[in-house]
Amino acid sequence: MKHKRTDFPPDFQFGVATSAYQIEGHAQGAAGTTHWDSFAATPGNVANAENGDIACDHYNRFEQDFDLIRDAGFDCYRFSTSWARVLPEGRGTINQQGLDFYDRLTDALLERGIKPCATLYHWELPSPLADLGGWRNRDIAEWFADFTEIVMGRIGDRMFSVAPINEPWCVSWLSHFEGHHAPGLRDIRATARAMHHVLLAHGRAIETMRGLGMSNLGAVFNLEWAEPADDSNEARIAAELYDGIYNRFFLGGVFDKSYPGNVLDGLEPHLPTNWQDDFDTIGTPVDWCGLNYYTRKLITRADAPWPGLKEVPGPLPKTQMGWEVDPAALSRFLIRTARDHTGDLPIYVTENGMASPERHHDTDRIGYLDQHLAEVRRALDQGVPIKGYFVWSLLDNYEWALGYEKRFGLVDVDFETLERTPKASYHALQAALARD
Ligand code: IFM
Repeated sequence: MKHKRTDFPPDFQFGVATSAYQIEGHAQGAAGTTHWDSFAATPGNVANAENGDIACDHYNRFEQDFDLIRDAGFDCYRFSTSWARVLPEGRGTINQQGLDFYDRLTDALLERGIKPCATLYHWELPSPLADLGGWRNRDIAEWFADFTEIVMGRIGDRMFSVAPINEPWCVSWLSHFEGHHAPGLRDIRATARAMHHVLLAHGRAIETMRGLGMSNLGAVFNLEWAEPADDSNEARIAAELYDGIYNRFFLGGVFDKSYPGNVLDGLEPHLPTNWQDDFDTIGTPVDWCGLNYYTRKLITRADAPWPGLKEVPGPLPKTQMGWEVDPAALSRFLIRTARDHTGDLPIYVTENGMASPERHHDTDRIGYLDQHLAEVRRALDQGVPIKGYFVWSLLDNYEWALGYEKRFGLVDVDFETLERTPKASYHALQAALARD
């Protein structure tokens, strides 16, 4: 790699990220069923009808996986806790095995000198809560606060950082408007409520953790740069609306206690009554902002009901996901987020990486990471207070509706034998992160 640890400030944190359902093996350890299990069991939703029952079997192999993290020289590990593993019914009786697992996992990280960075929710909602309306039900904010108290009451004393919810856009819009993720809805009213409740739940979790005396609490957003597909006014307006829905709605709620006007034009009639009254909870102060960045989209107007948007294929090189590689948009986002929303608050790139079919000599991934680190460096040079960068992901894993084919790992996983083999990108990062 061109970049090295020494190209960044001495306190800059390098990390690697995963999530529970994508690696643990959800069928093990008496976890409850989730809306992902039933979504995946429904024909047509997931490539090859694959699910997270075994995934990478991280549940049994986490010590081996943490040796890989330590040996690569990462400072931090960003993982998530599975709600249904800890509370199989979503509420009520605790599965002690589940809580013990996250306790052992935390200590195993600390023993190796790796900082634990937790996300409380990364998409596997317990089925009994989905039955009650899931993210459409306002009560989810309290259910989530209770789950937060239980998990962080046990491991919160040893976390380096915690964020309540990974990628609120995916939890709400992708899952309730586009139907691509569980619960697979395509309904604007469900979407508006999920978008608001996911932020309310975020705020209640932050309040709960403050009550436990915790610090270094943040919020993690997935951002996608929206570029007008052509020079027309209608493409410009369309791109602004895409940006509003995808990026500014969630950043605006948490950091500005407001939602963008162009998004309210379509969603306001469907938001819950007195939604404005929730902004003090939604906007309860956090200590850092996490940005997950992968790609951009070319956007124009579609002849369709609100929001009336469509994506146009772009000319840039693409990853195995079909996503255009646009590193420059990362520095634009970092600069814009600090300027418009977060000011002096620390920013972390909490996910960045690419899927590649190349299982061993993944030089494409090395190039991708290098190009994006150059943009982090560029934003640092412009004064953006970026404090760390996390690669997605440690292992090839369950890429949700796309199953196991799309490989994001620095470490190859053979899904027949579950054998792990570090790829060229793992070794490149290991050399880049070495301390003299
Ligand atoms: O695999 C996902 C992850 O769960 C959330 N962020 C994006 C990744 C790649 O699609």
